[in-house]
Amino acid sequence: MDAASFEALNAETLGPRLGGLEALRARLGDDPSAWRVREVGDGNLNLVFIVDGDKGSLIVKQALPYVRLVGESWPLPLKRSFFEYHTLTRQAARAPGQVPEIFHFDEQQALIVMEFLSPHVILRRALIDGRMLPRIADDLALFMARTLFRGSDLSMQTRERKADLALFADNVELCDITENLVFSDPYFDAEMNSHTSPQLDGLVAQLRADRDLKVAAQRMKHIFAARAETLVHGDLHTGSIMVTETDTRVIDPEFAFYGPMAFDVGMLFANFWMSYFSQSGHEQEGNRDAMRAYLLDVQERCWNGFLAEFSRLWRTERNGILYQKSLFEAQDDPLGAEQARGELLREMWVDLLGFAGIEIHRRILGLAHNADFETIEDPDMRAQCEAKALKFGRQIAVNRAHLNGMKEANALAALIETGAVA
Ligand code: SR1
Ligand code: MG
Repeated sequence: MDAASFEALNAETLGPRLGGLEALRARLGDDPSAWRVREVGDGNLNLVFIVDGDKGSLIVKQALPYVRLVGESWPLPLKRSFFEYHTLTRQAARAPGQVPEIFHFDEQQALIVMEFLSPHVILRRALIDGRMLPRIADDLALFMARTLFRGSDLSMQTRERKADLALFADNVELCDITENLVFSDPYFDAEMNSHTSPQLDGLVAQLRADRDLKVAAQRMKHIFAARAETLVHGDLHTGSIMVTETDTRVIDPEFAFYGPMAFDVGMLFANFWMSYFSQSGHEQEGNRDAMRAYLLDVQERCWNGFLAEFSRLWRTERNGILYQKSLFEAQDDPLGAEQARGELLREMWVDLLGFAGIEIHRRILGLAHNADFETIEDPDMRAQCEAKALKFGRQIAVNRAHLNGMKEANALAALIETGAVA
């Protein structure tokens, strides 16, 4: 990519610069001077524009050569847009209808033109507002099972699989962000860390002195860095999901790479649990007991739905390089295949708890915090919610091999939330 020719868009230049593209004219109208452009990006990394025309609307997303959250002092390659585009095309094939449609990609300008999802809202915002979306558990279970299974050696042929592994291996800088920001920075006094202080100072010192926790975090980092099992989304939190009552779409896979199957699932569940622990901070808008019950139910349904769809794919689409049917079903040994499936899913459960615990910690102690907690204005109340989440994160990361299923993990969350377990 020729970085020298890159030029960031703005609301004034977007029409003149992209007005010649048929992909845009067909959906917005032929007169770019009539397009209305709004910059709406509030994420950590990129520019996002909504473009409205007479015929319709669309989204233009452009990467910047630095981390928007921090500024130009932290350069970040434009090629993340390339990885986002290629991940979206694969996810569209593997989980049809669950990602936005892509209309145009410009590698030089690191921009993707895609479907404007409306009346969708960001899932995190909806959960903060106390909305109980009926479809998210089932839809996200399908998305994760399908993308993780179909992007792996369980499904892919060796040539295509290794070509993709090589392609995505170059998403180095984004992996490096996760390796540091998620797995290491929360556990020492890293420069860009912040937490609710002084309220959490004591607990933070305790966590940083917790040998078992640091060993667990580094074990999870080891698995993240070394276990290239499937094409993961890489940043699957509730801010990367757009929802209505009837539709769920996953966006923003710029952190995609070949990593462990449990990573996306653990990150998503961590964000549901953080939403759970943050609810009492939003209670001035009304009692949140039903919302808390809903969030635990989402976890259970989502994990059960994941197990069911993954198992279905295992039985019907296991045509890749691993656990060949020739060894099992074809030799009248379907039980062997079931045994292997059970082992793999049990290992995934243990790993996802590890990833979830660490993700919770980094969102409270690291650089990139969550609106779930950040929008709680009273720092004492915020710290109370965060402390419960931190303690839960510690328990599930360190004791991940001893929690037998989602009911037990949710029961632990409920005990910590009510104060029955300190
Ligand atoms: C510097 S980037 C910080 C965070 O924003 C992204 O959404 C990822 O979650 C990343 O860790
Ligand atoms: Mg993102």
